[in-house]
Amino acid sequence: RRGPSFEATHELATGPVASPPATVDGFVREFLDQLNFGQGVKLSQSTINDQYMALARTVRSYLMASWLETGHRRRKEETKVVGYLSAEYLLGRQLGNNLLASDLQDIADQAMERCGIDMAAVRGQEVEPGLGNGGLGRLAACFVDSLATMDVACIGYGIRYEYGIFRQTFVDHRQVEEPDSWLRLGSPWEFPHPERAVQVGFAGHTETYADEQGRERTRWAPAWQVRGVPYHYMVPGFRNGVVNTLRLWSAEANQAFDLQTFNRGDYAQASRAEIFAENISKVLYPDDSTPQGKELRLQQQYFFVACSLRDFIENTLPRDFDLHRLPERIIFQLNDTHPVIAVPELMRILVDEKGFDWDEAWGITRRCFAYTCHTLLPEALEVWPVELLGRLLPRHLEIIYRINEEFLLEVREAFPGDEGRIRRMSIIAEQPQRAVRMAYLATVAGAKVNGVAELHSQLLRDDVLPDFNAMWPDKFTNVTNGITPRRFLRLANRKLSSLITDTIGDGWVTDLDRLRELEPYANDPEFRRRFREVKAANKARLGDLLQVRDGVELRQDHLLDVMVKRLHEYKRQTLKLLHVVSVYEGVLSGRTPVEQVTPRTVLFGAKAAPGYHMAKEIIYLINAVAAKVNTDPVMDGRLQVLFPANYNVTLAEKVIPAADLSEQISLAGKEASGTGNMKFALNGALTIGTLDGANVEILDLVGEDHFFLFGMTEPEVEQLLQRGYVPSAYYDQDPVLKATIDLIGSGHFTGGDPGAVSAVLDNLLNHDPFMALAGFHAYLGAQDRVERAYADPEGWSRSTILNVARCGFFSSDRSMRDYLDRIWAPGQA
Ligand code: GPQ
Repeated sequence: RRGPSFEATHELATGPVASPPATVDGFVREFLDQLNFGQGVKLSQSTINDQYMALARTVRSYLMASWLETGHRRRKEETKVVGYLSAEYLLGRQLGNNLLASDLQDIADQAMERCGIDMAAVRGQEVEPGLGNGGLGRLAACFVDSLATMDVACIGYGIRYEYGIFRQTFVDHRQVEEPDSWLRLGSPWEFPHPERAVQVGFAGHTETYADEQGRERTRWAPAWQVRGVPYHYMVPGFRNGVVNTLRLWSAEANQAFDLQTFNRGDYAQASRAEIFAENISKVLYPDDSTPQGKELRLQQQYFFVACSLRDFIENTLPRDFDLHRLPERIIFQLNDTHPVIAVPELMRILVDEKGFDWDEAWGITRRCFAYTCHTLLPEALEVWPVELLGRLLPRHLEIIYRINEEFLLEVREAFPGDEGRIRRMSIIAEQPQRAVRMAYLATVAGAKVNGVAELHSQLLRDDVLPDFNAMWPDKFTNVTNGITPRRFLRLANRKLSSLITDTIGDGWVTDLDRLRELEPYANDPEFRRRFREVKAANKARLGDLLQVRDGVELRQDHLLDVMVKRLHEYKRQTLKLLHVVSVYEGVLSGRTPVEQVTPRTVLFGAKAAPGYHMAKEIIYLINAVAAKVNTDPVMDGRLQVLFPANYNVTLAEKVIPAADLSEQISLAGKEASGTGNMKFALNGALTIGTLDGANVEILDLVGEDHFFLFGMTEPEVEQLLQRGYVPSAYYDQDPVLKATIDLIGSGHFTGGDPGAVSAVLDNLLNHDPFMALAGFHAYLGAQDRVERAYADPEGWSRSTILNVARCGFFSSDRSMRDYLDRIWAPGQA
């Protein structure tokens, strides 16, 4: 029997959820409610953390109606969904982004002021979720932002690491890693859904049996299971009423702990299962571009894709959905090889659980996946030893073997009698140990395979997967990476954004090609002056931050020369350092009068993987050089080297808008794309760079008069390698290089101890795998060109404006359009 208020209640339960009024009053009221009822404190008693939590929840409330509405619409519309499978999402802080997306920035500022709250301090309270290492994780975050802004149905699937990328500190110039406990003070942006937990099995054995129709079937009996609990995060589009979902999985034990054991007094033993299970999502592997062959990593990978596939098939699709039509409803994009174990998992679900026959299941699977490769470094291509995979995922190994068998039959048919080719293409490597080549598995299963910049995609076809390209040329495509203009221009550089909007309107925020309209203003002296004013203001802002954050002074009158990215030999931070030391050595030796040195601050930001010894030695050397150069009176303060610790997205948002010069100096053929290069150009820094990754496309767009190009091309690198590269020959023949290296080798920077730098120098002189010595001369030449150009402020400004105007192509909205056109093919299977 319906009660009197049923109709009203029904309306409330099914109608649209109401947002608080988008007014300062409405915001204050919601905020105080959140403070009182969410945090349980009064404003007068609240801490900064209370205020941050309540503010975050307030913004959430405003986004909630759109989130529920988007979910409702997606369930109805039966369109194809992008399931972005990524082990990393380097999101950056959420508060600013979500205020921007919901158009609440000004209202929130006024509301906080009315409450007597210091908005900047509250913003500063947020710990960014560092659930990624570098470019690959940040790319995933840019992509989900763009998809929401473009109203494309996407679920981002990943892992809710309890500890993200380590916090870097320096002790005696050396990197020390500290755990990143980003959840400690509460995480207001996430919504746990333990009731939607799924089970994930591991290990055990497989067995065959006859089903009711007498067909022989296989089933997997796992030895142990964990529970995957989803945590949902809002991914708001830019002011379009769309909020997509990021679904990150946390591992939990099934039986919290063993009460009987506990009662017997064995407390450690009692919670063993819990610890074991929770370890799976405990920490992010802090590697960038090097697979860590660790069992726990494979557990992480399988854990999150098993959860994600189960979630999509059982909980997202309609109950009665016919899985023959799965490719019409999902495309799983594999963000590098980390999620590739999803391929045999889908086969297992279809064949073992749903009773599909093999060929049918394989036909479906091949249309449900696409694979993005992010590297060219052979050592970065993941392989899993058969022994390990068979022990942890016995059924998956069987499935991989069968996929391989049938694939090799296909190869035999296409290339009869070519046994060498068959051995080369096998998904199973036999040397140095039997192992599954995950990139090959992804290439065989993927409907499409893409690289992340033109050059990279070409080299992928030619050098990494040539046999696959010969077999399936149409499978291969390129999608050049991009960056979200919301976070990396509108949010990070509000001053430049205002100048642009004042000049050409605000359409560029969601249509970055519109920046072209700025081109004519490069010739307008008044516009150039305002552009310089913006840069100066951003430099001042960075100076204030570094003062507080690191206790260092950023010289406002210096050219700001920035190299921020993961520390990796191929990226060649040592080449940058050799340049620094050569400038210093020039003055020290009397070769260069100090007045001739262009006042310059070189800013490094870089984390090294904790197990990457050489990278850590390079960090030590940078810090040692900085300490000396910054204080040696001979330089008269004209050369400063800053290395703020713990470079992350939050710091990037302050550093990039302040930069004059962007260092993109990897050895040609090594950097798949780079995305920092795009962020700098879009914020009015000029690039000094090699013909590598997306630099090639930046150069193409901005023109060589507005880009400092140097160094070998990729074929030239190959030739030099063929001829035999002898780094010491460069040392012997180039007196400046010799003097530079000798100064380091003398122990000048290391308290007279040459031993402290010998690992780096020995490596450079005897191996130099990334040809820093070969690049030195040309690099110095390019730096001379930089200084001459910088001496002409009007010409420099003109170039920076043209960089901004011509880099609209690098919006991740464009990348998403390309994925839709070339890979995801909306509305079709
Ligand atoms: N990248 Cl394989 C990573 O950040 N981590 C990885 O494990 C691999 C690649 C980067 C790559 O080095 C950059 O050149 C790209 O711009 C970036 O991925 C995004 O594609």
